[in-house]
Amino acid sequence: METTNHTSSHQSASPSARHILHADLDAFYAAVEVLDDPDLAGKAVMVGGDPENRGVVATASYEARVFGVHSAMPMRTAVRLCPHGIIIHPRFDRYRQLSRAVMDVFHEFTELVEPLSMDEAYLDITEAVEAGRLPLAVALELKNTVHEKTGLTLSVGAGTSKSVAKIASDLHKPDGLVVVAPGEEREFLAPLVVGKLWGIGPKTGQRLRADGIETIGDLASQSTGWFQRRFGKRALDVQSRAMGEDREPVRTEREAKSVSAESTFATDLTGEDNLYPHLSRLAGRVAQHLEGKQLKGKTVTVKARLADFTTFTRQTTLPYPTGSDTVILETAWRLFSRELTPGRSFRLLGIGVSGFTEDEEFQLPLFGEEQLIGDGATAQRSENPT
Ligand code: DCP
Ligand code: MG
Repeated sequence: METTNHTSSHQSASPSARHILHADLDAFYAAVEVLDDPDLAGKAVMVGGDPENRGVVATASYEARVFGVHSAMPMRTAVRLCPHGIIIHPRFDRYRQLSRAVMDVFHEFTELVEPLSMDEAYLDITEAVEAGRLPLAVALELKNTVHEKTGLTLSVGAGTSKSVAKIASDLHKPDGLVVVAPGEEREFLAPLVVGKLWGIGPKTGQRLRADGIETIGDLASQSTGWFQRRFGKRALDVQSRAMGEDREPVRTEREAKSVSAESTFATDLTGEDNLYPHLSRLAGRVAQHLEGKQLKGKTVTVKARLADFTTFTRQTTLPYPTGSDTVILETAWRLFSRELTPGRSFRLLGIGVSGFTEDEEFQLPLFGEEQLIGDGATAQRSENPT
């Protein structure tokens, strides 16, 4: 990954390459609703909270997306864009049930499964490939098995790295299957917009475009010095991802788990006096959850959404694992108060704790866990750090 003098996209091909699948269910919540009520098939389904109650779209069927409806959009906007859309309240227990069934299928293929959220995971299939199977065949079988066992459709991307597999799975959604052959990573990525790359958020993307860097190919052709000036500590990571050569391993669920709580406010809030009590309540909820599961974590993450929907996370790692509400609150407040500039108005706050030491049977991807919709809280998931 530290190699910098690449002259050909084929140098990354090597017999010891890792083979990774990224699997992501299509329109997950909406697909479950269609599965359980076949009358909804082919219709514009919007799962989420009430339009009257500042409800947010958790997801929409592809039929609704044609009208511009998407996750995290206020339901009120969704209704305006797609007046014939059918609004359905989320049934999280049912989604969790199917999520478990799908994750079980993933585990039939390999022990190395890293869930990213309820409907999404990386699978390291290197062993199967080394035993002579083609990534394409494994990916197809995965799609078929998930469909047979649950009725849900899955999009899969295959590649030699996580970031390539993830981008590939998204490319032909829904029901997609894209395999990037070893050695073709760079060619595959080159024409895509930089924003597809993990870690390149909208702001960074905008700044890169201002410099004439539109595609991942434009980015990959920059010098190592340029990456260092531009991305500092992240330079090597960004550069290797742009070249399709990142070597992040698939981390199993035990390592990936976290506990989090978040809520959307009835009205946007400004100022310490208004926001501190909410953070305190969230810290209490997370601590309670951790205690119930006998867990302690080292990493505290704060998530915030501004009035204009800009969402960001701030994270720190403590020298010791904690489950204490006071420590979580203090840490979260330290992270959050830096963001609390005068007049800045917040719509949502969340706290997550991860980096557990215990070996418990409990897994929640950070902020992948939904809260009640319409009860001052909403379903969200973590986003790329920008
Ligand atoms: N979700 C949510 N709020 C968001 C994003 C997602 O509640 N802002 C929930 C609803 C989704 C599920 O998580 O069904 C999975 O998220 P995905 O991003 O994978 O979206 P979908 O599976 O709905 O659609 P697709 O993967 O086909 O794009
Ligand atoms: Mg999905």
